[in-house]
Amino acid sequence: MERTLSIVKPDGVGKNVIGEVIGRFEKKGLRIVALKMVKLTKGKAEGFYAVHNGKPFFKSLTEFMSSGPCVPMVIEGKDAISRVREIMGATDPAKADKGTIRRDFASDIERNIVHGSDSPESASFEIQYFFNSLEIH
Ligand code: 3AN
Repeated sequence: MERTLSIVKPDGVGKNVIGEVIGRFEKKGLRIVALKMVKLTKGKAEGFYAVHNGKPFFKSLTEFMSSGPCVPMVIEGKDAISRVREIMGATDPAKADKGTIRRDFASDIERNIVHGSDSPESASFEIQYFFNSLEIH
């Protein structure tokens, strides 16, 4: 069993597809073991995306991620990290496979509806960034 962090980003909340995104994970047999809705401050968004600090899209990305509420969740299952990323599709929705969340709902590479941890190390950092042990079930 593996755990990963996913987030329905502010554009996904705005497009009213929170349930659709969660449903796609659940239909593949993955289990939601923690869930909340939060509005990040700019500083909290910067901390979350610290690995991207210095990249040209950092300012815009952190402004977008703090522009409205988002829905972080912890997802559990066999190979959860890679399976969530498969279900999300490529970062750039134009390159994402048919039937993926980003292909179906995302408008561009920044406003791409959903986040998913990309390694066990980032999953463990990202899960504790949003949830304490009492909030994960
Ligand atoms: P992913 O979310 O697919 O793992 P990362 O970790 O490379 O992608 O990037 C984190 C986030 O930064 C992406 N979800 C996207 O919102 C944004 N991003 C990545 N690359 C670009 C880019 N070239 N231009 C604008 N935003 C980007």
